[in-house]
Amino acid sequence: MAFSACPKDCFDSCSIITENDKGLRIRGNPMHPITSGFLCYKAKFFVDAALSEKRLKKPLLREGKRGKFREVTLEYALDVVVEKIKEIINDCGGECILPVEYAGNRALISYYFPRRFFNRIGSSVLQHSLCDEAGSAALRTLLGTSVGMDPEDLRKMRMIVFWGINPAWTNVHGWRLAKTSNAKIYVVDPTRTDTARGADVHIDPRPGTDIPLVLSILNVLSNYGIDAKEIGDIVLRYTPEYASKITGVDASRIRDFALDLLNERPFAVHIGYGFQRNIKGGLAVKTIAYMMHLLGMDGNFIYDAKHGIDYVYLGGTARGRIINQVNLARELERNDIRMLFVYNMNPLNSLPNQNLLREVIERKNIFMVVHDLFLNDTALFADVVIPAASFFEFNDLVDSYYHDYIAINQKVMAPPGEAISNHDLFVLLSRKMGFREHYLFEGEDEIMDKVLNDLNVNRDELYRKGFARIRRVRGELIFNPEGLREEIESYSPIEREGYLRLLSPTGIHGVGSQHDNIHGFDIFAHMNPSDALNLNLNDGDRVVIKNEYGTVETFLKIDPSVKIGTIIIYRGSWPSLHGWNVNYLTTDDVQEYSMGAAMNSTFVKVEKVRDV
Ligand SMILES: Nc1nc2c(c(=O)[nH]1)N[C@H]1C(S)=C(S)[C@@H](COP(=O)(O)OP(=O)(O)OC[C@H]3O[C@@H](n4cnc5c(=O)[nH]c(N)nc54)[C@H](O)[C@@H]3O)O[C@H]1N2
Ligand SMILES: Nc1nc2c(c(=O)[nH]1)N[C@H]1C(S)=C(S)[C@@H](COP(=O)(O)OP(=O)(O)OC[C@H]3O[C@@H](n4cnc5c(=O)[nH]c(N)nc54)[C@H](O)[C@@H]3O)O[C@H]1N2
Ligand code: SF4
Ligand SMILES: [Mo]
Repeated sequence: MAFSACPKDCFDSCSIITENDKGLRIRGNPMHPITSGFLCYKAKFFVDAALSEKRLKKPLLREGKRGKFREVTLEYALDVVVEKIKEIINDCGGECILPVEYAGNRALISYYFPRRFFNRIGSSVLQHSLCDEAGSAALRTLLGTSVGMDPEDLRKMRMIVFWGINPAWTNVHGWRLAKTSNAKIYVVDPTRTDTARGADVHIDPRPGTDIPLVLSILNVLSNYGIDAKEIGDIVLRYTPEYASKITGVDASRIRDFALDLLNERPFAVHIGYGFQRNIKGGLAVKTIAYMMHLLGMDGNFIYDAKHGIDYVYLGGTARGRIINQVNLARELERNDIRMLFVYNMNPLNSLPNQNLLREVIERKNIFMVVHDLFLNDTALFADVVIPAASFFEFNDLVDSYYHDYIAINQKVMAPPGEAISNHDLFVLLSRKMGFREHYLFEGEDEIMDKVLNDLNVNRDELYRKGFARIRRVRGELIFNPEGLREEIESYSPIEREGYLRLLSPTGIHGVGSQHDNIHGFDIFAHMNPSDALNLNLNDGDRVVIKNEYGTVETFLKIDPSVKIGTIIIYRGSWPSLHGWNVNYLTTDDVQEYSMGAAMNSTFVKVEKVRDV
């Protein structure tokens, strides 16, 4: 028996008990206070994926057109990569190389160690703006931190609000914490998700109207001595009746919500990542936090978590030019980038405006190195593909951006063929580059020791239980409403005549794009029956969906849980399997905060495909 730790980009960071005597088997660690002995739906496929015949085992070298390869040895593939890196550094400098990476594996060594290499060569640096960064930045401006409460304290709350998040699918152990508490549960989400169905109250504003919703709550609260003095005159205008016209939420329901927020204290708000992927999404997060401050609940939000981990030690200090992640295609158009080195990410799936991204990489003939477990869309575009190890095949530590436990991940099997972990790959690359600095060759054990020492973790306990509690680092909350008034005045709801708003939330089946190739994702376009009636569409119809970014074809699913005026296509499905995914339609416009993502502010037209 060994302990694994789930390194997927997920709130829960589960501790897993793994056996590999009679075949690989996993189960949730029953001792872990968050994991609580069960894993999520998508974990069912971790073993299938790791043992899959589809795993990459040999490096591939492009031959002719993108997508055509021949197998080569690891030795040879790395020689090609190193030669190219040296050539680019000579011709135009390290900043012409861009690591394109994210949280495909967010275990500490796998995530941070490769940065030591890229910092050594002085590469450009990717600004992570794709997921939650706009909301984080917005919280930091208002409160000085985006680190919120310990989710285990949810049990002490009288009320819990899930605002623009679907934990029944995306944070299953958080959902369990809420459901096993005595708290009244509110959900604010345009979609009638499984979370909304399981809540006591579901408030369903139109997407992008959370700001007027909060302003009307403050309007109600102003009659009960809650004084939003920074924006008093604005709040006066937002009566529940007025806000109801913008949000689509009945005035009486707004009043009831406001009174519950007043009377059911202490309450907590889990502020979602999904809903802030909107134009003004960061500001919406800030407005919610402002309301919480006025009600004396400042610290009771859940957003990020931080612990005493020395990230500079783990990854080094980046000094290169910053390239934004969300609108990567536009960044590549205006900057001289000659190599994309992709690991822990599937950008030719997960980034918006795929048509432009693929076109720019092709037009500028950008050299692509891709380190992944599978031949996904990004790998199919590569010049060199290097097979990656699964988390059963290396040692690492996994922290959490949600709770306060670190978990140990123990190697239980060898990687197939020449597959290699992130750590080992960058050690080999450093050696081939002729580098000598010790930090580029530091072993996994040495790194883990240093991290555990910093965190004061008792090794015996960690190896006995698979995890250890660590201290949350938050610092003082410093309230600073400067600029809030001007920002709120700049808000207006966005609509497009004749279009539906496209939401691309997280599905239940996979994590990001993992593992559509193993068991298949939902690729339907989900539409409310009343919109379908207006557009003369029936369940199962083949539909064409289009806007200025692209055109896709798929089948329609009539789905009453979808808000009128919106359409849902889940993110993550593989274009190479289906010919398209939602990011062929999504906007790469960015928000003011951190140039953050705004995919949920995409508008599309939907029509039936006519038989010819
Ligand atoms: N339309 C739309 N698009 C979205 C979103 C949305 O809401 N709407 N959400 C966005 C969000 S929140 C996120 S976080 C991103 C996620 O997007 P990505 O960060 O691209 O995540 P994944 O698609 O899971 O891709 C991770 C890749 O890492 C690989 N991988 C796993 N482990 C390892 C390893 O140890 N080493 C290496 N080298 N590779 C490994 C996996 O096989 C996989 O191909 O998607 C974003 N895209
Ligand atoms: N199963 C599974 N779990 C995951 C992941 C996964 O890929 N699969 N990925 C992880 C990652 S990377 C992330 S970022 C999280 C994301 O976790 P969530 O935040 O739960 O993600 P989403 O499903 O994108 O968005 C949640 C909800 O936001 C709503 N929404 C959209 N626009 C608005 C709006 O304007 N206002 C309001 N109030 N709501 C709105 C949508 O209807 C949707 O139901 O999940 C993590 N957990
Ligand atoms: S994806 Fe999330 S809930 Fe599922 S096993 Fe991993 S950490 Fe746990
Ligand atoms: Mo994310």
